[in-house]
Amino acid sequence: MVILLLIYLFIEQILSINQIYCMKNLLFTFVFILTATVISFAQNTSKIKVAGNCGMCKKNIETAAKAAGAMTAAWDKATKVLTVAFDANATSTDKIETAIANAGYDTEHQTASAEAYGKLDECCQYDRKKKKKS
Ligand SMILES: [Cu+2]
Repeated sequence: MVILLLIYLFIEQILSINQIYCMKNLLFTFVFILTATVISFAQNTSKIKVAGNCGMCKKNIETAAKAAGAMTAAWDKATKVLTVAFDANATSTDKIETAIANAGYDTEHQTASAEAYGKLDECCQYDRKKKKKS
């Protein structure tokens, strides 16, 4: 109740101020909040090489990336490049690559376990000949 009264007094105070000044103030506050939001959002875009074959791979890779916090994820079957956009405060390329590796796909910096790879559909078991550093 006391808080409600204080809020009421506060609003009355604001309304009693010159209307134009009030509008300017509101506008300034709005712009400030918007700017702060944009800055804290810190959107990053990265391109990561991810192994894969087909449309199902594309779906699996993009789903894994999004589950790891990517806002957008698009894997190109021809170039094998995954383009992700993400909030750097919420996730990282490292986390995204780990999620993709857990889904069975080798990425630029992560290798999927034999178990995860083995769980992939046969059509999705991409060529793994190029052995990576152990
Ligand atoms: Cu596939």
